[in-house]
Amino acid sequence: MTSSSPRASSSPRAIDELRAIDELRAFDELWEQIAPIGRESKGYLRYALSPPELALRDWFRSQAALRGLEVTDDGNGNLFAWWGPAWADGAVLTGSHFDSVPHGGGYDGPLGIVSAFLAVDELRARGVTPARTIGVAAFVEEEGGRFGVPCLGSRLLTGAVDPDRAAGLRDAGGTTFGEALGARPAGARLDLVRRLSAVVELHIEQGRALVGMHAAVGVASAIWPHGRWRLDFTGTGDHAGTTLMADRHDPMLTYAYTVLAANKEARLAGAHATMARVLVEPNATNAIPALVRGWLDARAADTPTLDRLVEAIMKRATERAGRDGTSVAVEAESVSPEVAFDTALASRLAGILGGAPILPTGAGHDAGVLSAHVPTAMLFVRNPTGVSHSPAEHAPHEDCVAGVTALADVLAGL
Ligand code: HGY
Ligand code: MN
Ligand code: MN
Repeated sequence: MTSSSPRASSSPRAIDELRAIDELRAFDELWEQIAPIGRESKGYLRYALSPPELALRDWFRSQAALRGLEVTDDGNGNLFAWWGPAWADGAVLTGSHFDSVPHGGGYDGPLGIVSAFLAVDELRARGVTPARTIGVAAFVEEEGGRFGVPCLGSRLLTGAVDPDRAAGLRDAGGTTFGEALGARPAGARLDLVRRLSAVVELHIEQGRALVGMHAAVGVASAIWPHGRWRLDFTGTGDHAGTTLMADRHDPMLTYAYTVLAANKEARLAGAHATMARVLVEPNATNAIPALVRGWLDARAADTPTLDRLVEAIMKRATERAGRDGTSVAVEAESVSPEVAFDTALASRLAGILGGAPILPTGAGHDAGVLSAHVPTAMLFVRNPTGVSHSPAEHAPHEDCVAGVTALADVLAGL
């Protein structure tokens, strides 16, 4: 092709189309580097600090190095890549998490990190030299899928979880977080967090409101208060074949009743309750259980509704235990208060994005933890099915590119 031959056409529309193709190619290329990591026959298995997540951390370091970004670690398992001096006064932090729920989707978390690196590239392509340091975070154990406490990294960084409690948390195999981390967590560094001028986490939408709003990107207004409670149902272990039905104290019965009661109470309260995880001892086909351990995930639009919901479920469980001759004990493993994101920041970002919709979410995020200390916002990328925490989780890459552009616009604006 001679050098003088014009491109197909130099009309602004053609140039925009070419740019869109380039951006899509850049996204797909980066996405394909991490997509295979931790992918199983059913979804992703990216437990915090497990081999796949450690591989993603190495990828994070190599992407940072490629861009000349300094990488720091806060001693709690959280990684940060800095464009500008680390933790500089007024820095803006973006990013998200790598870890997934067991057999979850590939976008929840990693999309925010991939988009952050691409937003840095986009700003550089635009010739932007930020007045403030921009940081890209990879927070550890956001899902709580391995050690049981969600947002463990951001909670350690902000002092919301005690480092000794965190160090002692055990995974299903008995490994503690401290052992996996290779050190006692450093704990709170609010001196660093308070230097931040803003936090913006981009995340795949976990719901399908944006579909109905015909918007590829939305801005978060709030996170519902939510939590996870462990219910221990204790009964009398016995022989399945020889114990008369009238003589049984079977905790599985009390547990099963509680699952149904939780569902009913949530519907009545217009809230959400899920009992999706259970451990049975001895978990033998022919032995009435001695113990059934079940977890309740409950969420509601406001705290009084959530409190009433959990109370109602516990009341029903305790009453049923009385009838079954079993007992039930509850422990709150993690409770996240309602998050109302900074309204000025949310409307400012929606303005920068040309009037993007502002909407709440029922999903917890590290941004929710940081919002107690720094003006914080979230960007949601449209999820056509709304499905998340499942292998079916997916966002069209055209919308993901819209998310990158939105994040770049927002970072430039900040
Ligand atoms: O469970 C949640 O709300 C979040 O996805 N970790
Ligand atoms: Mn999640
Ligand atoms: Mn997430």
